[in-house]
Amino acid sequence: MQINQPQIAVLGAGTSGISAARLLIAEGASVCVYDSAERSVLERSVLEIEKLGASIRCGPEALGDVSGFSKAILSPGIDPSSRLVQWFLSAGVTLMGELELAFERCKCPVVAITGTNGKTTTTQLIDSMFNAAGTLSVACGNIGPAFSEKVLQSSQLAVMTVEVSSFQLETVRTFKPKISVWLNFAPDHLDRYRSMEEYFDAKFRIFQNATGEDWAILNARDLLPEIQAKRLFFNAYGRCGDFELAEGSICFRGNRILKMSETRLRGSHNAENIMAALGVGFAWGINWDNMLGALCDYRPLPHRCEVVGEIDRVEYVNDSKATNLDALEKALATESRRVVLIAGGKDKGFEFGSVTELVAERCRGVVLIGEMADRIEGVWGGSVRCHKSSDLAAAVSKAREIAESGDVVLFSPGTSSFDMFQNYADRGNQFKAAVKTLSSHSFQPT
Ligand code: UMA
Repeated sequence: MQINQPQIAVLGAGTSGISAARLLIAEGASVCVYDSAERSVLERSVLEIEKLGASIRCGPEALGDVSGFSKAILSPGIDPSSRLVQWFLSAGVTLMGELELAFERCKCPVVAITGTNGKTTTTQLIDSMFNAAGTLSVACGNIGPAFSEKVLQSSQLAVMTVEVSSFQLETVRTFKPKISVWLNFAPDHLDRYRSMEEYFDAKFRIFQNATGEDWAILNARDLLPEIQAKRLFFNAYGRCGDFELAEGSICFRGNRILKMSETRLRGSHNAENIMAALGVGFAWGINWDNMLGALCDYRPLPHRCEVVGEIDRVEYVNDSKATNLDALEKALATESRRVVLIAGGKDKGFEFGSVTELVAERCRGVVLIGEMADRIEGVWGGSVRCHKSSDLAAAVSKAREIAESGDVVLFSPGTSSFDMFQNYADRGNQFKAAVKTLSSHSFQPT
C-alpha cells in the first residue's frame, strides 16, 4: 500500500458496494469492503471484489480494528443503526452514502425521481423521453445499476436520470438534483423506519439543497412543506394540478397533451407517472411533440400489472411488484372486472384493514398466502370470502376454482416477498409459471 493512498472502507458487498469500490479504486484509493454476512454467502461478491484489487472483511472479521480509514461508504440497504455502521462510527470514521459519493463526481445535471411507488416506471419513461428527444441520458440508482457505476460517463451525458430511494436519501449532504420528482408517499419500509414521519423525512431530503433555479415536479395530493424550487403539480385523481386527467386524456393547464389509450400503460397511477415525465420534459425545455413518441411506446416492466394470459375467459394478472398496500390499492382501483385476489406475504407492519372496503367492493374472493395470511383473514374475513393456501401454486389453483368467466385473477400481494421468495421478481415468475401449468391446453398467453 503506498503511503499517500487514501484508505477507504466500503460497507456492503452488494451492487452499490462493488460499484463504489470500483469507482474509488479507479481514483487510486486503497479499498476494503466490509459485510456482515458470512464469506460463504458472499462467494461471487468476494471474487469480484478481489478481482478489483480491493480486500474484503466478512462476518465477525468485519468488526476488527477500523480506525485507520479516512471514511466509510455506506450501501443503502444497510440501516445506519446497524451494528456494522455503529462500529465504524464509534471508531471515529466519517460515513458517506454511495449516492453522495457518486454525486460528488457527477459532471452533468441530475434528474432524481423518488416516491413510494412508480419510481422505476417513471425513471425509465424519463430516460427514454430524454434520449428520444436527443438529450443523452443514462438511468441508474435504485433502479440499478448504481449511480457509482455510471457516474464516470457523466462528462459525455446531457443528464443523469437517477431513481432514488429513501434509504439512499438518508445520507445525502450536497446532493442537488436540477429536477426532483416526488411521485407519491404511502406507508412502506416500516421494518426500517420507526414511523411514517421518519420515512417522510428521509424522502424529503431530495429537496434539501434545492434553490430557485431548480425544479420540483410534485404530486398535488401530497401536502408538502415549502420547497425552494420552481414547482409543477400533477394529479390524476382530481382537479388541482398543472397536469390533470380529463376524459382519459392528460391535460396541461387545460390543454390536451395525450390520450392514455395511446400509451401501453393503464390506470390513474400510471397516468401520474406519465404526467411526472411530461413535467420533467417541460422543465428541461423539450416541446411536447418530442416527448410523446417515447412515452407512448414505453412498455411496462414485468410484475407491474403484467397480463400473463387467459384461461376459460379468466385473465391472470401479475402485480408482484406490489410490495405495499398503496400499490395493491391502485391495482384494484384500476380493475373494472370482478377480481379474485391473491395477496399476502412478509409482515412489514402494514394495516391491511385500510383496504378492506375496496377489497370487499371489487373481489369475488381472496386467496391468502405467506406469514400474514391468518392476520389478513382476521381483518378481511368479515367482508369478503377468504381462503388460505400453503404455497403460490395452490393459491393459483384455488383462485381458478373461485373465478367465473370474465373475472380477473389478480396477484397483488400488498407486502414484501421475503418470507417465501428470493424477491418480488422471483415471486412474480413463480406466479406466471403456476398460471402456465394450470391447464396448458387451454392457456392463451397474451
Ligand atoms: N449488509 C451488511 N450489514 C447489514 C445489512 C446488510 O453487511 O447490517 C450487507 C448485506 O450482507 C449485503 C449488502 O449489505 O451484502 C447489500 O447492500 P444493499 O442492501 O444496499 O444492496 P445493493 O445490492 O447494494 O442494492 C442497493 C439497493 N437495495 C436496497 O436499497 C435494499 C437496490 O435497490 C439498488 O438497485 C442498488 O443498491 C443499486 O443502487 C433494490 C431495493 O429493493 C432494488 N431497493 C428498495 C426499494 O426499491 O424498495 C429501497
